[in-house]
Amino acid sequence: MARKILLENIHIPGIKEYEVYRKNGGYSGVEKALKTMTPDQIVEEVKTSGIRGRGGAGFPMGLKWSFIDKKSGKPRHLVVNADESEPGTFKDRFLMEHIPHLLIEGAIISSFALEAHLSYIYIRGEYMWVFKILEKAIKEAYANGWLGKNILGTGYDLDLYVHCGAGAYICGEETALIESLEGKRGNPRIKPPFPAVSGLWAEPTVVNNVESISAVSWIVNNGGAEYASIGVGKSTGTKLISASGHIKNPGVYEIELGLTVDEFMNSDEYLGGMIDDRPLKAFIPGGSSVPILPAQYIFKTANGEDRLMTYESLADGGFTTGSSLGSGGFIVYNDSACVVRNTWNFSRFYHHESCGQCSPCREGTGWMEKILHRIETGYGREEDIELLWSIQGKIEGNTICPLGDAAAWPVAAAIRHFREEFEYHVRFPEKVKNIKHFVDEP
Ligand code: L3W
Ligand code: SF4
Repeated sequence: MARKILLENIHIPGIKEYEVYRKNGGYSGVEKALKTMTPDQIVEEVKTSGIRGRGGAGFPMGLKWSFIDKKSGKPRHLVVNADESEPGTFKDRFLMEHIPHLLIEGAIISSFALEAHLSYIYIRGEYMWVFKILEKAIKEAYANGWLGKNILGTGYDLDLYVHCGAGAYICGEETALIESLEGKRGNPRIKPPFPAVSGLWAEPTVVNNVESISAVSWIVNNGGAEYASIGVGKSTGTKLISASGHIKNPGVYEIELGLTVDEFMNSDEYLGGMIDDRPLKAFIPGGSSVPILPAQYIFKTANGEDRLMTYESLADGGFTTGSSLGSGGFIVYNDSACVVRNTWNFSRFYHHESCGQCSPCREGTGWMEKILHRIETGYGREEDIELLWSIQGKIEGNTICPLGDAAAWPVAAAIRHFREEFEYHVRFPEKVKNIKHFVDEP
């Protein structure tokens, strides 16, 4: 049976409530951390755990924490990124909705480790009901002495606020999030400087994803080495996967990193195989921003080894035969799915969400959406496929933040692996024109 770290207690009735959470060992991590450990010891444990940021980039969390300059005399901050907006990703919402105190406990320990006294949870605007759950849980944490002045009599003070965004995907990018938290329009900043050096109000700031912070109390209670004993190589611990698409059992799963994709997709413990047993056509393992892979590359790597649910194995083969674990947004397609339509849908999203600061992203996402729209609706031209290829190539690597790449990669992968579908749309326009598109013709 796979080990659970984040969802271990999720089935306990009432675990969302403070009393039940506490009765089941909740906040013991705060007690251990504040009473028996120094901030630097906690940073070391997190480093030892090998945990990598669970928002999408997979940057080593302990290393990020160690970039915080504690000697500058400037106030430091933890900002929890709860702006979960990546299409196909809904695991942070699940955690916050069902076990909110796990995040708050992790945020207290992490703030203590960073020697921060003012921290924030930034949540996306569309999660208003979750915002209210967090507000209530924070109130309970204050009422029970886990937040505020002189926590547990240790002399450590911490204020934690939950701040609601206004529904912009780009505010999940850490520097846009910081701008928004400062009350400005959420435009990404040029990095460096990274937030660890100059973040919220130009002060050292760690921005970590909800899932990453929620693992911290377990790491403190059980030790970084124990966490690192789960997983494979540099992919340690467990990972939440949001599974959707043409599978029998969609939902949020906690897996041990290193599980084979085959077992995850086909065993009854997880996704249970394809719905109606139709053939598997493609999958996206890490949310809409990462490359789509056709069926032949899903279960085996370029070397013919089993494809594993790890950062390394899912990326094996680079852009040709690999993808990325990303945020763990696992989307599965059967043979009824139209790759052109899916790619157009993603392009529409990125065009809408581009902040517009850089020309390649602002203009390029619009061009890609427009071209994909006409191909999808039967008005495409033969040269459109090369034009699309050329536009995505000019966006990639030429923008301030990763949204540009995230818009380009799905288009590149779709053309790379499913070019014949694009050609079919262009060559047989009458066939695709008959499909109900629910949008205006171009
Ligand atoms: C100090 C250095 N800090 C890197 C820090 C940096 C950040 C983290 C990762 O994009 C990806 C994106 C989406 N000194 C540092 C340093 N850092 N070098 O490490 O940084 P980076 O630049 O690798 O990535 P990022 O800008 O955080 C995130 C992909 O994730 N993604 C997005 C998912 C979106 C969600 C959501 O909706 N919440 O999860 C999915 O794949 O495309 O590539 O903290 O400061 N030298
Ligand atoms: Fe804005 Fe796009 Fe540039 Fe990111 S890449 S800063 S979203 S215009």
